[in-house]
Amino acid sequence: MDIRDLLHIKYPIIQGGMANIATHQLAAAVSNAGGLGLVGAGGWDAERVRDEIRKTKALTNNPFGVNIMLMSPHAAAISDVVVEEGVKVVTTGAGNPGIYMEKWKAAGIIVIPVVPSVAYAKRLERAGADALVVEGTEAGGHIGEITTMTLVPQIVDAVNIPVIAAGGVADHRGLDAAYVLGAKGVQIGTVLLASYECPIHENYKNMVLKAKDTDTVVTGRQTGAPVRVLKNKMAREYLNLTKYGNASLEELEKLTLGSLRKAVFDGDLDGGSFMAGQSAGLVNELRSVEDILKDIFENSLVYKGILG
Ligand code: TUI
Repeated sequence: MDIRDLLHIKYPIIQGGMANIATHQLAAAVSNAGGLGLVGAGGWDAERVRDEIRKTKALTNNPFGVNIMLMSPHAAAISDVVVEEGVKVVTTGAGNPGIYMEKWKAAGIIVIPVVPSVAYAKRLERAGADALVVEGTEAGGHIGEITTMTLVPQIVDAVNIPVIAAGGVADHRGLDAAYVLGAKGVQIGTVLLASYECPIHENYKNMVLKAKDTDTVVTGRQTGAPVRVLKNKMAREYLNLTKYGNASLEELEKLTLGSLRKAVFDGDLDGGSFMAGQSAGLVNELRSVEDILKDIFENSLVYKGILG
C-alpha cells in the first residue's frame, strides 16, 4: 500500500523522530510541506510531549505523528498521552513497542515501529504494526548494524506491510533507490537539520553543511547503544574512554545525553554530541523544509511515474 494513502499525505516522506530537535516547529513545517511531521518525544516527560502535540495542532491542519523513544523512562506515560490527545500516527525507536500495540490499535492509531533487523520486523508485523521504518546503519543517532541497501529488500521480502526506508536518504536519488529496493516511502532526518525551520543552534547546522563523507563516527558500540555523530572532540574522547572497555555505563550515558543538549541548544562544538547520518556529506545548502521535500519528491522518478 502507498504510504501517501495510509497517512493522508502529499509526499511519501516522513520525518525522523530526532530527540530534542523534532519540536512542534519542525513537525508542523514538515506536515505543512506535505510530508508526515513528527514530534520527537526523546527524553521529554509526558506533559512536555502533550504540550508539543497541542502546539503542533495549532500550527498545522495536516496529519502529524509522535515518535516515542522507548529507552526513555517516560515512554509508558507518553504511550497514554498519544491516545488522550488523539494522535493519528506513532513511530517508535530504540526498543520493542509490543506492550503498547494493543492499546494504540484500539485507539485507531497507525503504528509504525522503526526496526533495525528482519527478526524485529517479523515480530512487529505479527504484533499489528501498520508499516515499518527500516533504518540502516547510515542513519544518525541510535542505529543498528545493517546497511539500508541490504536491510530494506530483506525486510520487504519478509513482511506484507509497507516498508519506509531510512538511513542515507537526503535527495531524490535516495528516494528512487529506496523504491527500487521495494520501499514505499522514506524517512529523512539529517537533511532536515539544515533547514531554516529546524530549531537547533546554527553551529549544528553549519557542522552538517560542512561535513564530508567520512565525517561521522559511531560511539557507544561497546555499551550496546551505538550512536552515529559528527566527528569532534567529544566523539574522540568518548571513543578513547571506551577503547579499553573499562568506562562505566553511567559515565558514558551521562556523556551522551547531556552532550546532545549541548549540541542542540548551545552549539558547543567541542563538548556537544552532534547526531547526524552519513548523508551529511550530501547536504550542502540551507533551505526551507518545503524546498527540501519538493526537491526530494518532484525530481524523483517516482514523481515522473517511471518508478513506484
Ligand atoms: O531510535 C532511533 N534513533 C535514535 S534514539 C536516540 S536517543 C538515544 N541517545 C543515546 C542512546 C540511545 C538513544 C537517538 N537516535 N532510531 C530507531 C532505531 N531503533 N534504531 C535502532 C533501533 C532499535 C534498536 C533496538 C530498535 C529496537 C531494538 O530492540 C532492542 C531490544 O532488545 O528491544
